[in-house]
Order: sequence, then structure tokens, then C-alpha cells
Amino acid sequence: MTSLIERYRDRLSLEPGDPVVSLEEGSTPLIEASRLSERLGVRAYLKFEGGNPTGSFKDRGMTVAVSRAMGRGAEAVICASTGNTAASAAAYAARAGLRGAVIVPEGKIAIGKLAQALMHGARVIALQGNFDDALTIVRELAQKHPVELVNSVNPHRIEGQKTAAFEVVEELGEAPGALAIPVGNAGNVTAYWRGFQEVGTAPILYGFQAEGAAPLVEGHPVANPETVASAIRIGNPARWEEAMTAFTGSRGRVAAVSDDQILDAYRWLAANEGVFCEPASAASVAGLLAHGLPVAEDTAPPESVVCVLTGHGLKDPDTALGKAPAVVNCDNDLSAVERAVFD
Ligand code: AN7
Repeated sequence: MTSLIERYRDRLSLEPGDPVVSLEEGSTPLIEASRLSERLGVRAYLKFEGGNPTGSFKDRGMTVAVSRAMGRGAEAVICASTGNTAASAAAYAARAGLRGAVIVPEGKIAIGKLAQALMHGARVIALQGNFDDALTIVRELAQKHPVELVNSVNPHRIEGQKTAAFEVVEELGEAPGALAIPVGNAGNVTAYWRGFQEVGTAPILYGFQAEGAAPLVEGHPVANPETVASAIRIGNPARWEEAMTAFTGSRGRVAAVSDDQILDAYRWLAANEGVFCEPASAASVAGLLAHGLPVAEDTAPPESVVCVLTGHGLKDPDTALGKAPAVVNCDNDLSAVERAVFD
């Protein structure tokens, strides 16, 4: 298998001498979703980014950002994170032999992500503040110290993440009519739009934020963002302007979904399509189910839509178990098991 950098190096931002720090990310499944297609009345696909090595789309950007950091002679990487960036940065730092530090909002990241960051040997700092506070602090730290900032404010992150758009177009043989995506710090929607444009395409982009953390929908930063979808609990996206350019340029829009709508879509996808993503990822599907696929007046309705499922469901077992049916306890006895299974 090949790394994302080997596949696309001529279209990425690396310097000729940069090493390749890879875990063989990318090439994730694009799964046709027949039951979702039926509900939406349009051919729907799931781009399952949980299939990346650390279980989220962040790996696409991290391979490029950490490779470039190595090329520049960096000794350490740092990031603020709602969890997935931390897990990915920690893994690629370990791979590269760099030190890693991640600043996360205390008590607000999913347990699987925390386990990943710790296992990969990063220093994990739990901040008594939210993601936006953490990002402000790491930006200052990176100015003062010789550490590479690997949040999506790092241009190489966007470069790597745009490859997901390349894959979608390659696999379908054309661009989809539309693409639905959860939006937090707004790096990923920025990256997809760049990727699609670089291959001369422009699907309609539908972005979805959680109702309690929807600055782009409300048109102003949200001071105390709240949502069950902890990955997108972000009140002041760094790539705000670029995200709005993507929505306008693609004739799409950004809208909000409630936590209940997110959790319903999350469970529905797992139970009806066999695809287990994390709650934030399900915002893309929840948004289409709640808002449909609206188009501008002189635009034809899309015939296909790709929902980006940004992270794996195993990241957040607490939310899953809180939402799932109960386990059936049973005596060690054939007839008891028979009743438990068939009644
Ligand atoms: C599963 O890890 O911001 O709009 O610090 O983990 O590019 O921020 C995660 C974001 C969607 C939003 N889905 O993407 C972090 C972090 C999942 C995510 C998003 C995130 P952006």
C-alpha cells in the first residue's frame, strides 16, 4: 500500500528533500448507502474517514504537516484539540520521533481519543477552558518556542486534507452533485473545496454545525459552545472566511442540527447502514435528513451526495453506550440463552 504523499506528492506543498512520515493514511472507503439514498431521494455515499490509521480524517493533514515539520528540522509538535487532532498529532509525532504536546479542553474529549494521545506518548494537557481558548494559547506558544503548530491553521494540514476530494472524484469517475460535511474549526470544508477546485469540479457543499456551537450559522462567535458532538464544540472557527467562501462559491449553505438530530442519525447509520461513526460525523447525515438538499433557484437538484463521516465510532464509546439498547444478562444455561436470544 502507498502513503497519501506518494500518491499525490506533485500536488502537495512538500519541499523536495522532505522525508515522508506516514502511517499509510487515505484511500478510505466510499460506501454506497442504499437505505440513506431511499430516505433522501438521491444517491448517497459515505466517505468513511474513520478508516484512517488513527480513526479520523486528521491523518491526511498530519502526514503532510509532520513531514514538512521534519524537513524544517522541528523537534516538537503542538496542537489544541477537541480530540482527533490530538490523537493524530501524537501518532505522527511518535512515528517521526518528535516530541508532542496536545492541549485539550478538560473533561470534554472522547475517551478513545484521550487513550490514543496518551499511548502515543504525547504530553496531554487538560485546559480549564474550551477549544477556542486552547487554540489561542498554542498559537502564542508556537510564536515563542521552536515547536511546529499542527492545527489546521497550518497550511500543510489543508493541503493533505484536500486529497479526500481527489479520492471522491477518482472513485466516482466524476464529482458528486453535492457533499455534506460537519464543520468545527472549518479546516476540512476549506480543504475539500480546494481539492474539488483543483480538479476542476464544484459540487454543492452543505456544511452542518451543532446547534449549540454554530457560529457560522449565527454569523458571530459563540462564547460558550455546547454539544454532545464534542469534536465540533468550537465557537470561533479559525478558517471562518474560507469556509464561507466555499459555501458561497459552491452555491451551498451552512445550517445547524440539534444534538437529538445528531444522535438519531448516529444511531440510525450504525443500525441501518452498518457504519459506525462518531457523533460529530453524523452531523453531515443529520443535516441532510433535517434540511434536505436545497439548491439555488437556477440550479438543478444534485443526483448524488457524499456524506463525509469524519471519525470512527469507537472513538467515543461513552456516547455510544449512553444511546444504545441495554445488554441482556443471562444465566449459564442453554434454555436461558434460548429465551434471551429468541423471546
Ligand atoms: C470527527 O480534533 O477540531 O471543521 O481539534 O474531529 O476541519 O475542524 C476536530 C474536528 C469534524 C470538524 N468531525 O472539522 C480537533 C478538531 C470530527 C472532528 C470535525 C472535527 P473542522
